[in-house]
Amino acid sequence: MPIRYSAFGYYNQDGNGRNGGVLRARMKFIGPTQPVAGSSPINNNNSEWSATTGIMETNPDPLDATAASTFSGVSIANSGVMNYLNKFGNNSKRYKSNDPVSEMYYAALRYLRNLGNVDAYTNLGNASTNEKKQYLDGFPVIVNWPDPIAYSCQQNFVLGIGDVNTHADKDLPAEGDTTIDISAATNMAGKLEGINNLSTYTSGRSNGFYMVGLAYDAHTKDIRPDLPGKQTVNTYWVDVLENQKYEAKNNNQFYLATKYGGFSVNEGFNPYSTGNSSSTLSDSTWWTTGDRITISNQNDKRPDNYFLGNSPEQMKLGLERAFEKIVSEAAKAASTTISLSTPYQLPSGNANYKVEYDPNNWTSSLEGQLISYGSDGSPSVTTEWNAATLLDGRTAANRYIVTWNAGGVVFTESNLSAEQKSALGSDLSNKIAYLRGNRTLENGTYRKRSHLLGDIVNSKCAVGPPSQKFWDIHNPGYSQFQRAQKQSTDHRLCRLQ
Ligand SMILES: [Ca+2]
Ligand SMILES: [Ca+2]
Ligand SMILES: [Ca+2]
Repeated sequence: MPIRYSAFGYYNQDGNGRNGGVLRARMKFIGPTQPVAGSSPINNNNSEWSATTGIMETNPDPLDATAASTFSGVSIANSGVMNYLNKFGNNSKRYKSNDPVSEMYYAALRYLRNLGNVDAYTNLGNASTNEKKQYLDGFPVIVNWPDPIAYSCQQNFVLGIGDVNTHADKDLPAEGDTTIDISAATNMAGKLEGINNLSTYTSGRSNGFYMVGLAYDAHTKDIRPDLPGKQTVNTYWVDVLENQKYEAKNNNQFYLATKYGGFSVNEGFNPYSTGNSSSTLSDSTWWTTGDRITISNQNDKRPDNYFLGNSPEQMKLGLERAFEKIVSEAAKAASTTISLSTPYQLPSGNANYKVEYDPNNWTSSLEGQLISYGSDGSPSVTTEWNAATLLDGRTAANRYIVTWNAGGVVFTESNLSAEQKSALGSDLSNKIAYLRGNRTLENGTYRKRSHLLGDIVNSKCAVGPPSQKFWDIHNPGYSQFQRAQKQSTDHRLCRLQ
């Protein structure tokens, strides 16, 4: 699963004097190669580890390190997403106190919204060289943000790690930002939880629950009106349970942010409907595991996107589970950008069907297989046929392709109406020949195909007799075809639907 990552953190600056968070590593692929739409992967010049030794790089993004050196006047020799997560605090030999978490989360959402960095979050003003060294902590601060959304269909996730004892994080939104009414958003999320006036909540230290509203709004509303379609954000959090204490849900901004920034949004859901109430969201939209949080004498349902990280083992487990869920969500939504293998095995018998889709050349493979199991349960598979190979074996002249022109007709130029010909446009003969599978026309005006079978993206393999409720009056012969197929004992038939 090709996923790009970026990292936000704080300036390593104590106290409540600094609002916001800072971009430490820009959105990027982190492995040795990176995918390219419609072609083979290429080398990633900003890989965070060596493809040959596996050793991690200390400065995989040297341009960002250099730019930060110029910006700050102190030398920056480290960079990278993983390197930052591994070593923040190391250079300064200390961690920052007082964490304004809602403000950092807001900065991360600004990045996805392509609103740009907030100068006050990064401005170094009159800081001394030693202070600058501490703030930057040996890593870049990136002040010029290129758009992190490469495709309008891109899935966006925020995964945070932190403790709930946060500080002074209500200086929001940044000046000039009119894209969100944070109080209204936070109060609406509170209303869904049955809490009044959540925007005025604090658990001390001048903190608040604004990140709950921010997460809710970014999850349910289009964050990018400038891009086609709806872009939203799913929020995940690992709560490190400071002092081994779990704050119950109504006092836990991470619990609420992951619940309202991660539930499944049903078609037609209106995020700001005045009729929304604590019964609007069913449990099944945010709590599918049955897990409960029983630490600190609590018994809360664990939102699917909220994880506990109160020990190194728990932290590892929480992160693994978070990434598993992120990958599955990205895969579900990204079937147009990645290769998915979709096996379908019959509940009885030994037939198996496999549909694969290769976005590198927009072709598919559809295989009928026989599967058997050894005494130890290990499967062995024999491919009986592959539709892509069978189709490649046909010539353009002996393909079965039909269309409609006052009745079903073979798809040839002479059978088309004037209107159909006009719709197909110029170079008609060659275009039809190419569509019928003529390979000699590839590499010129027309795209080269690895196979003639096109990409099967939104269809699934279905096995069994035809089940559509077609009437013979409109589809003459269908009922006879259906009866014949029902009587067939050959279940090695598969259709796409
Ligand atoms: Ca603040
Ligand atoms: Ca804290
Ligand atoms: Ca949009």
